[in-house]
Amino acid sequence: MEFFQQFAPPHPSPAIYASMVAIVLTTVAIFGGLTYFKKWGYLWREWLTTVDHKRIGIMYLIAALLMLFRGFVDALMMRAQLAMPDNQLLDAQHYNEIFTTHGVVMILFMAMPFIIAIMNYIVPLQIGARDVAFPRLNALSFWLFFSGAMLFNISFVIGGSPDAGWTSYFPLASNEFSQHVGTNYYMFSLQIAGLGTLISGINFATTILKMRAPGMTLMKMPMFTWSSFITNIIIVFAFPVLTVALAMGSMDRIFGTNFFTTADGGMDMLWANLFWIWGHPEVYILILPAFGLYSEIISTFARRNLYGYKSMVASMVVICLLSFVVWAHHFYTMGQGAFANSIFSITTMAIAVPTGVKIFNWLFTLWKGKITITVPMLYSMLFIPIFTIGGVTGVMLGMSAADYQYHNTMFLVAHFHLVIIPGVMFALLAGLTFYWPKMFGFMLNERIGKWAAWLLAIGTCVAFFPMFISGLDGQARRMYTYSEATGFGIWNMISFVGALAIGVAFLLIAYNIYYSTRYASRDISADPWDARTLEWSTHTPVPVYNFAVVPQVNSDQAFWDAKKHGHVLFKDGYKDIHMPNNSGLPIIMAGIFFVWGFSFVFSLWLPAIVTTIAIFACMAYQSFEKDDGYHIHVDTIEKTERKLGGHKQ
Ligand code: HEM
Ligand SMILES: [Cu+2]
Repeated sequence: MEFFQQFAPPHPSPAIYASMVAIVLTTVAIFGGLTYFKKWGYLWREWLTTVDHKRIGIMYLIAALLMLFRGFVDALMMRAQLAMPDNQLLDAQHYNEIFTTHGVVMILFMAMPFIIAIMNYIVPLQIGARDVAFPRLNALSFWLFFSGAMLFNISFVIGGSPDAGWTSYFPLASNEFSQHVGTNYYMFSLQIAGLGTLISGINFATTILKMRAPGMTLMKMPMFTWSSFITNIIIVFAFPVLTVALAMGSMDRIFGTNFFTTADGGMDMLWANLFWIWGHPEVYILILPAFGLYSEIISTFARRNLYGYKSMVASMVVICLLSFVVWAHHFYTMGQGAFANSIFSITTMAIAVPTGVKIFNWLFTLWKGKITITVPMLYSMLFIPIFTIGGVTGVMLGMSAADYQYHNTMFLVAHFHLVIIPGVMFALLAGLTFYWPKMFGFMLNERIGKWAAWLLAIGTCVAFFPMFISGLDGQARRMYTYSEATGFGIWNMISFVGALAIGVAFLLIAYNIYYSTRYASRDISADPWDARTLEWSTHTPVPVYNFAVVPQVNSDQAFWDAKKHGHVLFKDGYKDIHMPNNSGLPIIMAGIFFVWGFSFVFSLWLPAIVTTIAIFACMAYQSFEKDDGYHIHVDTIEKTERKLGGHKQ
């Protein structure tokens, strides 16, 4: 009995018990359903063991949407608690837990996989490749991410959620001040998911460097591919820092080392530095692919080449470099002195310049364009003004002297949501709508989509603008309540209404998916938006091998040139295509990682040792396994192509 006591959540509430029941029932329903309909074999063969970048992309997408739901429920609970002064809906501990899980889930388990989902699906198609460079590693990336996300989420019902903020600052996150296992979950789930991301970074950087179609020089890559390339370079340099910081934090918590404690020579500021040396580049890992998506969408629906291609690329390169030298702006007030603060102020404000260049490039692309307002375009139009407000307030925060006033207030919360929501979430929803027909063979309903986009934009403004005012008035972030005398009540009530509007927008988006799945026409062309890049030149649905014939590229919008200027994309005849085999190893390995993480969270040494050995055994097995893949023969390709309607030019 005593053994099981450690798994009980330390602050049980009806919500936790209800979740336990819901989790058990859902699991039973899923397992029962799969068994009843005899779908296990199909699921295992076609999805769980797949190494196809398109299917992996779709699995990332499903996981991201589930996590968006979880993250949003946390957000709504916070807004409901703060809606009125002296509210009793949540207590301080519960509030601490949900602002922590909200931040972690939204950034690491929603935005990241959403971006990687679109990257997975689109990048190989956009560069005319048959898959990524290392398809099996790609599957491993997904399953590691998924395993980390699941480990993080079970903390809610087993042992207790982390409660030291998504930044997990020491000494608060040390054993002394965070006694239950929540922060252990943070350390190990981020570690596992982070490994997956690092592997993705290497995989995609290699793919983009080595697997482009003939003729696609670096300066002829479409803008989304460029942004993905830079993003993955940032991942490769930033994520190892997180890996190290988490490893040191885990040792502090589990083995009693003193890297970040305040006693015995530990240095709590070391964590803050390491965290943000990863954390600030992470912000650009999220925003750059979003910028790439906006570039594709804006030039498609303005029917013009992207204005200033070279300056777009240059500004991303500059952002990439600068993103590594601004990290200390997250803790100007933590005592590093005026000199260091001045340097970081200057580098921080410098980042606004390349970002501004990009904004002007989009505006110039729109200028004299023949604009059609589709849902993806509407999101892009709504993004520009809201993001600019978020960005300008960022420059305000970047001034270190002034930041003493804004730091840790709701002003900050307003700033980062007004960059991250239009910058990342709108882009992902725009990208989802844009690429939906390629992924699923039908379009999402435009009318419902436009209602949702407007509501989301208005809701975002209503939810976050008031925080500028209450923040400047002194309302602190991460506080579970405030007194009536502060006068913050009205602003927080307005925010709550905005959050509800965002909720309705999400419901509309979910309804749109349902509605369009049921009623939308399946009879669409492979290029329904009249778009410009290679991903639209292959069939819908996309065959496993992506392109029957490797395309020949002449410009950064080869497909547009093929349609309008007679450029020939597909010259050669069919040849046999070499494809990788599916593999069960990635999911098995990720499962072992899950048990590994769980064992460390609770210091269960026997399973921890066994799983550590098992992980190395899997790696050894993979290294010695002989698997040369298989070939798709010309007659099969011919048959598939005929069925899909033959070559399109
Ligand atoms: C969609 C509607 C959203 C609402 C209403 C909302 C609301 C909130 C609130 C009330 C807080 C806590 C303020 C405090 O410190 O007390 C917060 C924090 C945060 N949110 Fe959101 N949020 C939303 C979406 C997002 C999205 C899309 C992301 C990221 C992609 C995000 C990332 C964060 C982060 C990183 C924090 C900081 C957590 C921390 O300080 O530990 N949020 N949000
Ligand atoms: Cu930063």
